[in-house]
Amino acid sequence: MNQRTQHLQQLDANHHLHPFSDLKAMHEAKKTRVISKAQGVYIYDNDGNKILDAMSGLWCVNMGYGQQKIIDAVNEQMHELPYYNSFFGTTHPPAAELTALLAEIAPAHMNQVFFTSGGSEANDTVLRMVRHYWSSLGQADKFTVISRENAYHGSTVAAASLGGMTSMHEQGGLPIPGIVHIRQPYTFEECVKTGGEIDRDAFGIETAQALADKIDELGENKVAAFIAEPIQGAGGIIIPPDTYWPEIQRICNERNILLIADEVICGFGRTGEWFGSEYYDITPDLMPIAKGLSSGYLPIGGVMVADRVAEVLMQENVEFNHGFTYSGHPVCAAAAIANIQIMQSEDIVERVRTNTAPYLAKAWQTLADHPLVGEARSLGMLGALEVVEDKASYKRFEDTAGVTNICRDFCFDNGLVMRALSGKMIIAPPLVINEAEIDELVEKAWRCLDLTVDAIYS
Ligand code: PXG
Repeated sequence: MNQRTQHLQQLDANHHLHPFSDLKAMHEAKKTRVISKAQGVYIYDNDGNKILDAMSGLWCVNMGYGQQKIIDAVNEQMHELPYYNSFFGTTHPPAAELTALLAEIAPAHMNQVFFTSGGSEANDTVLRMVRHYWSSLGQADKFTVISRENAYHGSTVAAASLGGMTSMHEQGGLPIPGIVHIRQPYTFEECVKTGGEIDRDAFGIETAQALADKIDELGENKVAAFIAEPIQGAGGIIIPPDTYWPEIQRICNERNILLIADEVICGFGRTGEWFGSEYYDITPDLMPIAKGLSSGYLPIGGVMVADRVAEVLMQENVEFNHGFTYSGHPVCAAAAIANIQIMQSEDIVERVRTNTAPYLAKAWQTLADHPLVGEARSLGMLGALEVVEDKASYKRFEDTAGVTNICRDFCFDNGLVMRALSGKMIIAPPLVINEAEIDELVEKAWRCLDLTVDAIYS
């Protein structure tokens, strides 16, 4: 390891409070990995090691690193207008143009967007917007938002409350009032509980029915909306049974509550459609977006709003008292425009649907033969391995998070970024990954699972 790396690690240990980290351990270990540059689907650490980034940074660098058109667009916009706001009756070319571009690629019934700096702010916006919507219609009692256990919607107070992570709720007295959680359609977890295979379609209907039950319990006139990711990302790539989403849509329609599809991970081509909602053929009223919107080159998010909601927000004399200094930031918007234009000109969504995702699915499925893997599932450019002690009985390891952390460290040391998520190994590779790189990913994953077996049984 070179001296500069050690110096950076020392600085980091002294001063940097990292997100979602054991701060004491990091402070003492002084071993943060220093990532210094990146190109295509590879990142390079400060000692020159080349690592295949199968997580697209943090589920965001969809178009891969080093996209010159995004870099140029950002550079030009910096010279032209580095900042101006979109409050008090002003706009600027990148914000105006990006709204039109988003209206073009979003489902036909969504033609308006509210900008934020990321996904958490988008979900804060969503919470205030749905309550404001119902109150503008004279139904202020429609206030409660139903979400799901183990959902991830961000880290601000509202977003973490909408999320269903108990470890986050425990810190800071969350959730805030008016947010409740129902069970998730996590089929493998159900197999673990029952110790065998289940009827997955029936399970999809059963878990969707939990929404109807909760609305009926609270009273339809008290419920504003249901929020969910089309496929849960940070919860562990939880791909619902095919029966789930049609039933959820039916329940929302029948009981007159808004449907919010959190597209922060599923949006911008990840499922082989522009949005995960299109993959599942659902019609959301609101779609929080971020991450792949700019491929993570600059922080930008937003909320896509359906026409029927926008009409109410645009009523006479109704002001939505909400906004951020960086809502529609010109340089971030310029990055997003360039990113979407590259996606369009390279026909990337179609390529994912017809080529890359099917190739990944086939290669990923070979990992199901590994003794440590209880299930290898994927959809679009999202994949998960369920790590088990015994495949036949769906038995997880006692220290399931410990085992996957070992595997994650082997991956990093052997040139592959995979995410460990208590008992699961996760990938969300850049959409631009090619077949040879997918082969490399899967070979390395197999090797690191082998190394994990050696480590835990030695
Ligand atoms: N919604 C979803 C579905 C997300 O995945 C957010 C909202 C919040 O976005 P911002 O931009 O505020 O971070 C996310 C973010 C992980 C991990 O550990 C996942 C996310 C963020 C940080 C870590 O997998 N997703």
